Amino acid sequence: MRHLHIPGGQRQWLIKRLGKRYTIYSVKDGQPCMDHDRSEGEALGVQEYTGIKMKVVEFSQSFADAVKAKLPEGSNVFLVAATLRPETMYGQTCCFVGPKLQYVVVKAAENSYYVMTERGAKNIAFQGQLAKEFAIPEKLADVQGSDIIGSVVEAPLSIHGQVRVLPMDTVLATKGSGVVTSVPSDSPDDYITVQTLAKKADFYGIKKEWAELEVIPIIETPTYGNLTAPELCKRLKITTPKDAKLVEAKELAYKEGFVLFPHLCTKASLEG
Ligand code: ZZB
Repeated sequence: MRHLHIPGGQRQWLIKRLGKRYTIYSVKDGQPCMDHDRSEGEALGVQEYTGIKMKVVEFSQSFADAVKAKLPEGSNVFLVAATLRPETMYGQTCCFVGPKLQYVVVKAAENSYYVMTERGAKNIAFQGQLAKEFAIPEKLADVQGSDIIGSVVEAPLSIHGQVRVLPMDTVLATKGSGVVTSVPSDSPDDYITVQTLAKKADFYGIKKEWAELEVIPIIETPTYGNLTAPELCKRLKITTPKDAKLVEAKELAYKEGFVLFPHLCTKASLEG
């Protein structure tokens, strides 16, 4: 264990926390599953995400029809987005779900329910994040991504405060929670998706203005200025969310905004 120079009380707390650590776990065997024990997925490690609880403040009609009768009156429902860039949360402009993906509603605590993919819910259940710990979560409702679109959620710490749920065709069912919070200033995928949604709003069945929230500059980098993602899409001539150059754009954005300059203050935090 690393030695941490932290005042007494806090140090004890940290040591307690370090007592449990993440590992690949076999639900079937009820114990950690080491590399050589796996029938597939050898050499895979743990990827830690930060979960962003986005409280639903306005349900689309189809979302309300799918879940409301199945939950107690007055329940709080959260879409839980998985992010690797929690420091960019000031710039959230919408929340993406995969329109063709299936989501479940699971109980997190008294009066509190999470919406995410069944796979994501299973993963957090075994990290003690749901009402029933260390057990396959019981789903209280199923809902298709397309039914959630148009709902309004709170985006914690964001300048915009509340944002719409919008469709993103490239959301993977096999990653995180299947819910993605959109930061178009720093994620090229998010930037090109919101641009496309605004251009083809009718085709996507949304209102144009839902995808037109101001892109907030939050991280200044020497190479790309304070709007890294729009600048990278421009330089690499990326015009659609299916462009293969998005892989390179994401890599460059990570390198510049996260690896090289993680210490840069955000505009929002500077302004208090
Ligand atoms: C907000 C954010 C702001 C993100 C940013 C990235 C960036 P990676 O590196 O490929 O693993 N994400 C999360 N879940 C999914 C999913 N199921 N399908 C598609 N995308 C998903 O990518 C991790 C990032 O992919 C996550 O972090 C999330 O978007 C998205 F400024 O959250 B991120 C240069 C990236 N910048």
